[in-house]
Amino acid sequence: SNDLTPAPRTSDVEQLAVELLERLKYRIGKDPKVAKPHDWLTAAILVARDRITDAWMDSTRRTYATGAKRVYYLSLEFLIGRLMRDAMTNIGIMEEMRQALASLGVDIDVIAELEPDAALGNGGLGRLAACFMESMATVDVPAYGYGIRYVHGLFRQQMADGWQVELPETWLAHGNPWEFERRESSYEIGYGGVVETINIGEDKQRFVWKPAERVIATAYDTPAVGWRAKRVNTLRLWAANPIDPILLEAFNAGDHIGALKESNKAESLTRVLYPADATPAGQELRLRQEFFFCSASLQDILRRHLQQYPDFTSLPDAVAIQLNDTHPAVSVAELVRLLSDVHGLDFDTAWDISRRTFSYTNHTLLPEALESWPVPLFERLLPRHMQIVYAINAKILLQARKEKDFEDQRIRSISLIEESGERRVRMGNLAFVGSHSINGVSALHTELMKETVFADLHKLYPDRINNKTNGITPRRWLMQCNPGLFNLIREAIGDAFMDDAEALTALDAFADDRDFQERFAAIKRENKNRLANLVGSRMGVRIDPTAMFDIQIKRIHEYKRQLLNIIEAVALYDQIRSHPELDWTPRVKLFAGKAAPSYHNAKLIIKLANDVARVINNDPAVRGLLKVVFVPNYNVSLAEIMVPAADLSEQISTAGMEASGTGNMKFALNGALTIGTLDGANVEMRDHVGEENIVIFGMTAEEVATMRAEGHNPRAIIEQSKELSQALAAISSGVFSPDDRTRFTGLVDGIYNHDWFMVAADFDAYAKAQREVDGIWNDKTSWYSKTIRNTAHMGWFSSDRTIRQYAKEIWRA
Ligand code: DL6
Repeated sequence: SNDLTPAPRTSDVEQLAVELLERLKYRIGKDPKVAKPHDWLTAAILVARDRITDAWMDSTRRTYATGAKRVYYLSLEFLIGRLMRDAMTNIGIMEEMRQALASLGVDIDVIAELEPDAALGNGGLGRLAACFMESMATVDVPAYGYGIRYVHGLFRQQMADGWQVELPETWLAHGNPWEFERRESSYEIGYGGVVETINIGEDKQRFVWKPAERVIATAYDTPAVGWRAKRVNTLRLWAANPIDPILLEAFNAGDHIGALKESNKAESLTRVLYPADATPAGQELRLRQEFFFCSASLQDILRRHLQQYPDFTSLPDAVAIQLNDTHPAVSVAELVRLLSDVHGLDFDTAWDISRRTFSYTNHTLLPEALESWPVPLFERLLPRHMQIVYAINAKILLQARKEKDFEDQRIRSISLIEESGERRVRMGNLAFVGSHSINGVSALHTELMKETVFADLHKLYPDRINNKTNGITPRRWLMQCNPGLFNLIREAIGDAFMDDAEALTALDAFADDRDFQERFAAIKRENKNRLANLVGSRMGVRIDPTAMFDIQIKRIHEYKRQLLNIIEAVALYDQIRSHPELDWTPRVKLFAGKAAPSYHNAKLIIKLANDVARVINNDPAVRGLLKVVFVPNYNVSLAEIMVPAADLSEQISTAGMEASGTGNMKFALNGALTIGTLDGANVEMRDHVGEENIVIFGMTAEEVATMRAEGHNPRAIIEQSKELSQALAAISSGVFSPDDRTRFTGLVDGIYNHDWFMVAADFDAYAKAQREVDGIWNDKTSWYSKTIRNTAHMGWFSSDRTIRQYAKEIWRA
């Protein structure tokens, strides 16, 4: 248990038991005798929610009374996972609730497992938004998160003969006791139609958009409670409803299905989350979704503003709107439209207010992930916004030519319209010019942004780009997921780190203390046992908790280089078989992660991991010294079990390609050693933990860029490495896929022919680094000294620090 409070007072436990029985009876309509575990889960959540509601209302009153600046975080993704433990820990009733439920014969750990894992996001970007919601409440920033209430979150991943199969996730099947439906907060969202121009004299015009289609956005609010319930903010997610739920005339005429056409069309808007994180879906529905949640959120924000202020001149001082990646970038045009067309401001004033209100975070340099929409599609769906985009573009390009002497090449690069090939609206450029601050998510990524994707816009606006290195909430990623370690730390250094994660540095003093090391190791062992049990029961694979648990969990992507890790496993397998006389370090290589359904190579990599696992795990010559496991259906709850169980954390992306990473921070905080490249936030992690406490290998971002520019010969590199060529030959020739010998030939050919992700180029350095890791592992004193220091120096990577920086330097909140 997570002993955050002294022994619970009986009155609290008794009071909670009374409340549980009350909720069960009056809100769920069940007698305790017949209540099912799900009913108890709902009752427990309702008790917690009611207590949170008091603090929630208090926070709102406080925001109004003080006139504090409000922050709005617009994100197409919030990967919040389960909320019960989070909320109960933060309001300090976890232990009392455990006892109250126990007094009624209910085990809190059993019902906690029934809470659905709300997967309203794909990966890092969505999980960051969830950590930020918790930290904004913790550091007392009045904030709303705005997003979409997807009926089906990210797909459930199943394995069929080692292939990924996608199944719908039904997280709302039992209802959602956390949320409040706010029918009164509904807005009309339009699409298509025409724009009418009305002359209003003095050469002035008004524009009236007459949409052809309309749907209703309805708000659902979930409280986001901060540590010690200092503040409770709101996560407001929008659901789509039709204007006419049923076309009665059609129904009465016997067309029972056609009568629901409008309803289905509206509801399909918020039915699914796009299962792609680094490639735009490129489909109309996605643009519709983006506009839907942006327009609803902005209408809501403006309505709230007018409740407190006479007009919108005060908007940039009272409100900060953060655009989480380009997905909400259409907000720039929508805010200008609402301020000018609906609220009567002139265009220049609307544009100025808007730009001073928005800021934008970029999360990736991958060109295919910077969204752009074909002009004809954009124009058809959002005709007025198209006009506004053109008007903004004219203004910016004129300024660039006049003030900075930009010549044609530069003008083309900063334009909001891509002119080469099919004309497209560039959402990255729109977000950039429409914001007063543009931030990257690690120091390296921010520098690369200035040099690559936004080089010319940076020349035009040299003060706008800044860095905010990502962080993670230590409540979920230490206190809750690793209660053993949390309690050990408390015992060693006291409670200060619970309110200031940087106080963890006091642990340094214990890094070489043998007794502390042993206790640290014992907790790791317990966490590994828990993971081994999960792997055993879920997959029927036995793994040895005394072996090194070497873990790579994240979305499957070529730049993240799961392939490099698998090839190294194959090379190691070869070595173990060829040299049985050597003293091999027992390892379990664990993988988990989902691939975008349309991403062919990513799915092939999952299949390869499973094929390699089958052969290695069943080869008696390996004598259990190496095991490979691909754990299906990676999600937040699974991460909460895998992260605390890791000895080694794999952060091995091609340098220059991972914007930051946040898994890297979670593992290190929980006492894992990192093997990684100098990419994303790994660079800053090295600076914090010290280079002797992290294993860095491979090319730098600069070396990768140079090699790509000059062209390289991967075939020659492969031929020089015996281990690599043998491993690739085995994979390519079907050693792991006897049922289809050419299954992986294409994957291997890609490495021979271009090796865009530098798998071959970094292989020898990686294999060498892995043997260095073995060496450290075999000297346990050294291993624990390093891993304890990792925990000690992760405090800076708390999302509280990140949010304080956003609040001070971007939002001025
Ligand atoms: O900033 C959060 C997270 C970073 O830690 C990862 O490095 C980065 O890959 C991820 N980016 C995305 C972008 N997807 N799109 N578009 O998820 O953001």
